[in-house]
Amino acid sequence: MAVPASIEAAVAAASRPYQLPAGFRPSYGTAGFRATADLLDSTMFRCGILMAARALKTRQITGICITASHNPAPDNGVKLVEPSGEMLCQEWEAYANELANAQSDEELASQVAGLLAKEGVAAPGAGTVMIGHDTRPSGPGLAAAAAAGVRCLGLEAQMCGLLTTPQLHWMVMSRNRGEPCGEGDYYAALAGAYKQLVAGSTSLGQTLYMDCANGVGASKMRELAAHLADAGLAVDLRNTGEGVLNGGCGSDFLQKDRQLPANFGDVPPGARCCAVDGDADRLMYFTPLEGGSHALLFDGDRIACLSAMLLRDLISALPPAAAQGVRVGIIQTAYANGAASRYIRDNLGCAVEVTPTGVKYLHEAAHHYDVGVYFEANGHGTVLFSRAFLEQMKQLSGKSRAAAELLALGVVVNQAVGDALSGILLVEAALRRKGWGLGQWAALYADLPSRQLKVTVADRTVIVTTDAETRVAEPRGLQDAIDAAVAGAPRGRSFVRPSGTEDVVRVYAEAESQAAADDLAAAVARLVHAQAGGVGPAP
Ligand code: G16
Repeated sequence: MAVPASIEAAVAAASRPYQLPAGFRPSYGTAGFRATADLLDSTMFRCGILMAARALKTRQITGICITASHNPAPDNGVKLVEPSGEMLCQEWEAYANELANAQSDEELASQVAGLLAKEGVAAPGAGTVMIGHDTRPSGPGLAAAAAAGVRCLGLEAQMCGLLTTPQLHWMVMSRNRGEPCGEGDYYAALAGAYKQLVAGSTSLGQTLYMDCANGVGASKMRELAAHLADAGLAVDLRNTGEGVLNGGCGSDFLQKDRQLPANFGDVPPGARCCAVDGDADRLMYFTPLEGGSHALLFDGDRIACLSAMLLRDLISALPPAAAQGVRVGIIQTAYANGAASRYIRDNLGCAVEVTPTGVKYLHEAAHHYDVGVYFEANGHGTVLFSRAFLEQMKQLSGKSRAAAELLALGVVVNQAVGDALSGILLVEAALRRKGWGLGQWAALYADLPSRQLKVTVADRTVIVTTDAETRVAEPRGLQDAIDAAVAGAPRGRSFVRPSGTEDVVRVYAEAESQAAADDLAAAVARLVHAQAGGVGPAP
């Protein structure tokens, strides 16, 4: 399709205030682009163009979320939302990289023209891109840059302001489905379905303490909690914005350090606590341990197990013909604790699939089942129901309470993307329906002790992995050395992979004892440093 010369001229002219900083080479990583905020104006402008083109191509609304999630406050980034509410389809990631790295206004304009021609898209055209951001001070400015990109293809940039990442995904999904799609609708839908799920069960009673990572989750949970005041769920919000975003608090801090977050010193051991990250798409439960600053974690693996148990209870209460043959799958990554995977296979009898890190991979795999439960150990995840299964539940809901409850679960649990606020309701409903405290949840299985480390190298792309990131293909020889280190650790397992959100190589190790896991992680980190161009002193 021929692209009017005027579009090229319009893109080149609109691009002038958004110059690519010298030497900056943005790369679309695990969940979009990330960098320090001052580098990102051009990236946002170009992502605006990209998502406008995607809206034109699909003739539906797309979305852009400005966030660097669990990364430090001076960073920022962008997550790109498909019309379905899922993350940008992987085929378009190459366009994202190409546009983000164009070296001049003219090169960008010609690449945009090439993209439009290749995709058979006419521009300028009509459509909408919804844009939200987290609490980072750089958010509104970067959102304005993205909006300029959207407008230069003639589309409307709808500025949605402060939202959690999953709220924006949910709003895009709901609007394209023609369903109620405002922020208020989100709270009403989740709270209404939660009440249906817990009707008839006794409230867990105690307060839920929530670490909001000093991020957007604080104000949004306050609004959700207001809808739940009559449902027996009392939430005490901590780290609501008075401190540094993700600083000494939040789900990533907890998972990596296993220390109590800031402002939890007065919370009694055994209390039910949870933590989210900076954009509220990760969830971790925890409880303070006796006599110290440590926390017992209930990570994504454990949330997956609890979800699978809730599903098993509900599915087994369906009429026998409907219960038979429902395919439930659990999707994990290499970070899943070996004890959790064994428990799922041996005790829950569910299929376990392993994908590379990144919700885009897990989410895709979860679609292969009637009910796909996916959680990364770091707390990213959700439960996806196939359309056919939901349709079947709709047909049955008049005569089967379990079918109606499964439908409600499909509303509580965000169907677009992992969502910490929706995840809280999932966990609370599952515990409450079972009448369980944290003790019973913890007793499902004992985690193998594990350790995660980061190694800084000159160029993390020298590490190439295979087999869902469980093995290193390059540099040659590194995997053999890791295998030798693992062989020396009782029940040892270790892998390394380049992060897609930080400029580091990640190291994971687990073994029979904490000391053995720590030693194995340190040994593997030294191997990475020595064989993959480590920077600074060896770990
Ligand atoms: C993002 C992705 C997650 C991934 C995490 C860490 O999370 O959405 O799927 O687990 O990055 O990725 P990596 O190890 O490659 O840095 P978030 O919370 O930062 O958006």
